[in-house]
Amino acid sequence: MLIPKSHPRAKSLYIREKLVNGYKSGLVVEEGLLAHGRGEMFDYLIGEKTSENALKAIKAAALALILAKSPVISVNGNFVALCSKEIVQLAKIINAKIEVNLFYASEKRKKVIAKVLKKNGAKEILGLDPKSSTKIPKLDSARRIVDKNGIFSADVVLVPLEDGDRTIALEKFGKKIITFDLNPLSRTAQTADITIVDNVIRGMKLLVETCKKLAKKKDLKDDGFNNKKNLAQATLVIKKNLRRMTHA
Ligand code: PTJ
Repeated sequence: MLIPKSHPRAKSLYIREKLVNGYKSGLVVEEGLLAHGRGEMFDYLIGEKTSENALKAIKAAALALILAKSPVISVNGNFVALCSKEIVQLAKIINAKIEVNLFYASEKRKKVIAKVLKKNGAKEILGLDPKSSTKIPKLDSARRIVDKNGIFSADVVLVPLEDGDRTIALEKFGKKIITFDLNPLSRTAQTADITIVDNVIRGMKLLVETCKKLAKKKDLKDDGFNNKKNLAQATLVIKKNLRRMTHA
């Protein structure tokens, strides 16, 4: 579909098109299109732009990823359809492993995802070799299967567009969780250590830039980020926009 640049929602339609193309090329499942629609709705409510609270969370996420001993970027279909280039860039800057971990697991889709990431420069993709797989305790979905050398042994895991059960299980298993979720009320958003309430397509670019800048600095320290407080600010952005839109 040709989207005219002058269309008032051109950016949002362009993102939607990326997802649809991802679906057609076998990266994304039907349910991923639904998840995207949910995201679009929250993106509309936050004003389709990166807010101050998202920038704060991005800085905290960059610090946590740079200071991590074994960071892992967990990828699913939607994330790769929207951010394949940035995933590989981020992994290189912070020296992280990339692991495919799907909710609607399929060997075929895992291979398509790995191929796209390799085309973008990734050297190694975990989550494909059953010989090095193990299980995350207290989790039922296919997402409990992880790589021994990846998510299983990571200290910090970036898990965007995630389902609540897995975030809770990973937290209980002692992992520091960073997520992107446009819905500040979702269980993942509420459970993670650092929630970036922004569209992953905007936020990942900023996370890559922030990591690039901070990685050059010495004596980096945790900045005392408070996720609950930041989520409250994200909810306030939605409230303010609703008030403005409805003249209430
Ligand atoms: O590829 P798979 O099999 O692993 O499946 C991936 C999906 C996304 C289908 C699966 O993880 C899923 O069903 O996710 P949920 O439970 O629908 O959660 C997705 C969350 O991400 C929701 O809270 C959405 O609001 C949010 N979201 C959707 N699109 C974006 C987003 N957050 C940030 N950026 C987006 N572009």
